[in-house]
Amino acid sequence: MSLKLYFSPGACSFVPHCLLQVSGLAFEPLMVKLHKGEQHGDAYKAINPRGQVPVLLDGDQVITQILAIVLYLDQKFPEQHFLPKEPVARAHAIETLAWMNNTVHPTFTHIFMPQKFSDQTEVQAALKVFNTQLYRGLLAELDALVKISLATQAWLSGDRLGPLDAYALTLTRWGTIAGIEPETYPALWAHVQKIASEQAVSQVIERERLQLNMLRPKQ
Ligand SMILES: N[C@@H](CCC(=O)N[C@@H](CS)C(=O)NCC(=O)O)C(=O)O
Repeated sequence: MSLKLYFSPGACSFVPHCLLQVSGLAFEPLMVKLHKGEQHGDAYKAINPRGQVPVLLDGDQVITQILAIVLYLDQKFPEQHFLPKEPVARAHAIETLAWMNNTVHPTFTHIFMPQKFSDQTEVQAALKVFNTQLYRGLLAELDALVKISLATQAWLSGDRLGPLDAYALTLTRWGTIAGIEPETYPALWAHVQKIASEQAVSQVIERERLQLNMLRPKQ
């Protein structure tokens, strides 16, 4: 099998993990246990010196960064329609994907891993509080975007469930880790539940053993 994906349960690697599963393309999912620090080991650093997931291997090609992985898969498998083909729709999809990746995602990193941004505990505590507020605002922006997009199309990514949908699920789930009630964002939360109920996505959720709403533990 030439396609391999290094992923970690609940991490942003959920995005390419979903894409590959939805596509039905043959791939090998390889788990990296971030909580055990496997990303810092020599074996993994030899694959990705930045010590992050996701990593896509296509034969001996190593591709990192969600944006690059999505664009690569979209170009390599055009029949999969991972992204819209029409230039304006495509630009807007990439625009939203980039915003999720370069703004919403790092805001959560400030909440979840404040130690990456300061070695002082009081600064870390302040970063968590400040960025949780920012994150609430970003989820509200995403909720509004869902409302607008779903007025004219079935999925955030276009005609088919794609990277924007998978990222929206991940970012909403991360919100629950930050103590943010997903019901605050009705359109977003309804869409996330619709995404999660798709068979291929539920297979990924099962493989990663994810709970969608971390504020409501499963009985
Ligand atoms: N911009 C990168 C972000 C990747 C990233 O932040 N990965 C996180 C998981 S969500 C990670 O591997 N963290 C491990 C660590 O920081 O030790 C991308 O798009 O792939």
